[in-house]
Amino acid sequence: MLEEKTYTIKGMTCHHCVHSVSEALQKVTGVKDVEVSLDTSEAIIEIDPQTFDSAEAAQIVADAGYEMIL
Ligand code: 9UX
Repeated sequence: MLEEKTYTIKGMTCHHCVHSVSEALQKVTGVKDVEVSLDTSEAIIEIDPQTFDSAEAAQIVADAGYEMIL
């Protein structure tokens, strides 16, 4: 069963930021779908709870230069 999670992402100010965060999240283990909104500063992701690790996601987002609030 997949689950939908919503996280606030800090530091996005243009659509290139949105693209970077999307690309980063797509690389995270267990992430099946990613939707990032500049308007709401949110990432809505579809994940497999068996393999997804939010700390891993936050680290990969941090490596891309943004902050994912857990
Ligand atoms: Mo846009 Mo985002 O020029 O870090 S890429 S502000």
